[in-house]
Amino acid sequence: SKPLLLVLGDQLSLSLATLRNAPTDAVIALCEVAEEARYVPHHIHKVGLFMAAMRHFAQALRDKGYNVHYSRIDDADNTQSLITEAERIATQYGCHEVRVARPGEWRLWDAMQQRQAAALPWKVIEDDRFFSSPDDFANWAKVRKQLRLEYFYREQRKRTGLLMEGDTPAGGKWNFDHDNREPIQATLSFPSPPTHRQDALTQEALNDAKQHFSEHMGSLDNFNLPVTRRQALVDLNHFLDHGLADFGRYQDAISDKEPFLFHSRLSAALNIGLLTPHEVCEAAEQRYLTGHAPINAVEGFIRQILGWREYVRGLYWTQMPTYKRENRLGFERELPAFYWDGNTDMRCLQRAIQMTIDNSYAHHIQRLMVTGNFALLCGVKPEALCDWYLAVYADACEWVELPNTLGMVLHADGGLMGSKPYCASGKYIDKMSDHCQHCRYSPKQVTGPKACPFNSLYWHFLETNAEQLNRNPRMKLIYGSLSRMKDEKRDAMRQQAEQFLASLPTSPGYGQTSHT
Ligand code: FAD
Ligand code: DLZ
Ligand code: SF4
Repeated sequence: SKPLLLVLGDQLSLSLATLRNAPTDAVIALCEVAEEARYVPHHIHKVGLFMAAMRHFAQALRDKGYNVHYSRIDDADNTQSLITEAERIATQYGCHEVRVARPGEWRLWDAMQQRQAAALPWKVIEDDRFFSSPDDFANWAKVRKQLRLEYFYREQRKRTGLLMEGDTPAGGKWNFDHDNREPIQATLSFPSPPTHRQDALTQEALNDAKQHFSEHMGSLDNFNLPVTRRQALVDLNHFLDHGLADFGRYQDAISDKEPFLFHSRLSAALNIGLLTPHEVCEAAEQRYLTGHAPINAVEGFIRQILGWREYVRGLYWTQMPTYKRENRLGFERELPAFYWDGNTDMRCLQRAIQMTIDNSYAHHIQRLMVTGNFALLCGVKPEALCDWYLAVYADACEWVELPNTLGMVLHADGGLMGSKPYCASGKYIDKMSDHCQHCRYSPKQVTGPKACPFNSLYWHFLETNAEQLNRNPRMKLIYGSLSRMKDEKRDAMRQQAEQFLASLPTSPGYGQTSHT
């Protein structure tokens, strides 16, 4: 029978399982729908990225001779929801089933499963653009008490042969993380990202995004995301030539001025399918083999993609839907309002949020140790924080965003993702960045009007979550310090933190900042 092959916005790969051996009479559908742009208020760069990249991909498919139906956001008959739109198009073309690769979110996967036996049945096939499938992960996880990244990653290295010399890891070690903790020096300069030209198709897509979603975060004036495979390859090669060799050393650094440092900026292109993780990892490995980049850089980079990226995806698909409801530390606070506009006098947060508004991007340490750490210390409820991360980053798809936010940042999954929470005081931020010298607070003070709020919040967090955390062997040392602290000091810190929390303006819901 004649199928409708639905290609979702993050499935823009010619190698997609849905497109392999497509019957000659198949109709391929791509649908721009308001529901997907609004269910969280995605950053305007992200909406523009999906619209421009989907339109370019449809064009590439047509050039290859495929029969493509493209629903534009302002088509009069657009139903503005993925499921109904696919079914409408299928009926219009006389298709007898809808075929789609596993979507990037459980919400859509569930809706599709429920239509398996409908008059117009949906068939969901595996998305094999990854090194491992959810089944592979489930098989690995089945025989383990703890699901640690490091062991999953070693299996992935062995399975793929990436950075392997026979049975042993290249360079003699699996992991070179201890070489990767240098803060940046003032004299260092960073590669500037290539600027992508905007052709007529891109401009039109960005204009449509602006017209329909202008109330969303950000401005399209500085949009510079890759929207075609060719542009994504330019970014990849630029990173290999100018970023990779220093990627390792400065992987954990934060700069007050520079948003990208030596990071690859490849996540959005990878996640929507313009690049494959295989080609990216193989190209990085090649730079090691030819002596152009050191092992600590290449191993560190490959671990992020072959390890973390696959690990969080496995976790997501094996733990959903219960994962999303987890809140083991019992957090109830709404998101602070300044997450939407950067209006705070805490310099590190102001910079991380402003860079997010400017570029729909922040690097990992900003997400984890600045905006993430602050939300953890304040006890922001998982739902509110997850919606924010899903909305503001161009690379955010729920399968990767959720474990990172709910698990790694908020420790809301009881420690599935991380053996301890990544909580830290102002001292850590001061060590890894140059923010504090520009801040009205001092990272050295814990109480008083100039004290960095991270400091009292840190102790307050430990105190209020002691029941859940003080038996954790990796937290023993720090709980030891807390218990040795004089009562007066503890009282003063608690009071400082409570006053700060009471004065924190919270956001009533997404997009509704305190100023609008
Ligand atoms: P690089 O530092 O150059 O890393 C290379 C690649 O490794 C990335 O492109 C990405 O594909 C992969 N990677 C690195 N870290 C991770 C990780 N922890 N999990 C999965 N993949 C990783 N990444 C997303 O792609 N989408 C998200 O929605 C997302 N949400 C996050 C939310 C929080 C709270 C945190 C702490 C991290 C999140 N990350 C997410 C992971 C990481 O921060 C981004 O992948 C990275 O910052 C993207 O920038 P880059 O391409 O320059 O990465
Ligand atoms: C994020 C997003 C946006 C903004 N727009 C669309 C869209 O118009 N059409 C579409 O198919 N997907 C879009 N997406 C991505 C979806 O929200 C969702 O994450 C993926 O389709 C899941 O595979
Ligand atoms: Fe951030 Fe505290 Fe440093 Fe200010 S003093 S930049 S709030 S860590």
